[in-house]
Amino acid sequence: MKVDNKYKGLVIKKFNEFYLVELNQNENLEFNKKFLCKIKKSINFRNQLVFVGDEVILYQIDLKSNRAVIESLVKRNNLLERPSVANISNIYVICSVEDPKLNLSQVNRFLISAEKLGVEVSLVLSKCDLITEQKRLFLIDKFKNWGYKAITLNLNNPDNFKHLLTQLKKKKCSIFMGPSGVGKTTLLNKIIPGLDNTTAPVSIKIKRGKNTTRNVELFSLSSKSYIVDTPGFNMQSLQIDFRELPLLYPEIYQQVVNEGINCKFRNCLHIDDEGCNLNKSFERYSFYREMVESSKSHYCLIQGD
Ligand SMILES: Nc1nc2c(ncn2[C@@H]2O[C@H](COP(=O)(O)OP(=O)(O)OP(=O)(O)O)[C@@H](O)[C@H]2O)c(=O)[nH]1
Ligand SMILES: [Mg+2]
Ligand SMILES: [Zn+2]
Repeated sequence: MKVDNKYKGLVIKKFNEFYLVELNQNENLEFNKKFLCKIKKSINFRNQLVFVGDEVILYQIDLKSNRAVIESLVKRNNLLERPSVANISNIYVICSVEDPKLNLSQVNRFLISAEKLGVEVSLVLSKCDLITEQKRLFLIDKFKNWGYKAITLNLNNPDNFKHLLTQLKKKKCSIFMGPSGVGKTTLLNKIIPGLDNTTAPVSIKIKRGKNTTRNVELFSLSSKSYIVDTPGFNMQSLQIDFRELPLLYPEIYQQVVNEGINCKFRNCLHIDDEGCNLNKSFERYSFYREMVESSKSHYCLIQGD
C-alpha cells in the first residue's frame, strides 16, 4: 500500500546509499514511522550530500515494505564536518580521564573543531571512577581556566548520568564526540532506556579504543530532543583559517568581547607583542600559538604564497 502524501522526516542513520528516516514524531500517524529510503534518482544532489540530522521530504511511501524515496532536502542550519552530522544544537566533547589517558593536546583539538561550528560546546570527563577525588577537582579547575565547566562522570554514581540526561532533554540535537574508547556509547546506553548498543574494552596493547561504533546514529530522548552517537577517532585533523582561531578560544574571546581589550592592530592574532594587549598568561596560550603557526603555513600553502 502506498501513501500519496509527502511527509517531512529526519535522517537518523545512513548506510551506503540508504538512509533510515523517521517521520515527524508530532504527526498523528497510524503507521510505522521509520522508513528505509533512497534519494530520488533525478535529483542532482549526490548521495553524500544528505547526512544524519538532515530533514528531508519523503514521497512514494510504501507502508508494506516500509520504504520511501527522499524527494528533497530541507535547508539545514549547520553541518559538522567530521563526523558529518547536520543541524546540531549542542556539542558534547567527551574525553576519559584514564583508559585511554587524558591527552591535553587532543582535548584542545576536539574543543577547537567543535567551537568552529558556532554552537554551544560542553566538555565531559568520563571514567572519573578511575581517579581520586583530588585529581577530579584538579581537572575541573584546569578546564575552568580553559573556559569550560567540565561535567564529570563516575560509573558508580548514577546521579551524574541523571543530571546530564536532564540537561540533554532541554537541547534540540546534541552530539557526543571524542576519541575511541572514552565511553560515548556506554553513556548513551545508560541514559536511553532499553538501548544496548555495542561497547568494547580499550585495547590493552595499544591503549586506545577499538573503534567499536561504526556509524553515526541519532536517537530520540523525547519528541523534541535528540542525541547523536558517533564513531570515535583519535586524531582531529583541523583545517581552520588562522584568522578564525582567536574566536575559538574562550580565554581570548572573553578578553576581547567581554573585557573589551584593544590591540593596536585590528585583526591582531595576539602572537607578536607589538601593540598587543592580550593577557597571554593562560594555560592554552602555547597550544593557541602552535595552532596559529601551523594553520598559517597550511593556509599559505593553499593560497600559494
Ligand atoms: N571505568 C569506567 N569504564 C568505562 C566508563 N565508561 C565506559 N567505560 C568502558 O570503556 C570501554 C569503552 O566504552 P565505549 O562506550 O565502547 O566507548 P566509545 O567512546 O563508544 O568508543 P568508540 O565506539 O570506539 O568510539 C568499555 O569497556 C566501557 O565499559 C566509565 O565511566 N568508567
Ligand atoms: Mg561507541
Ligand atoms: Zn592582540
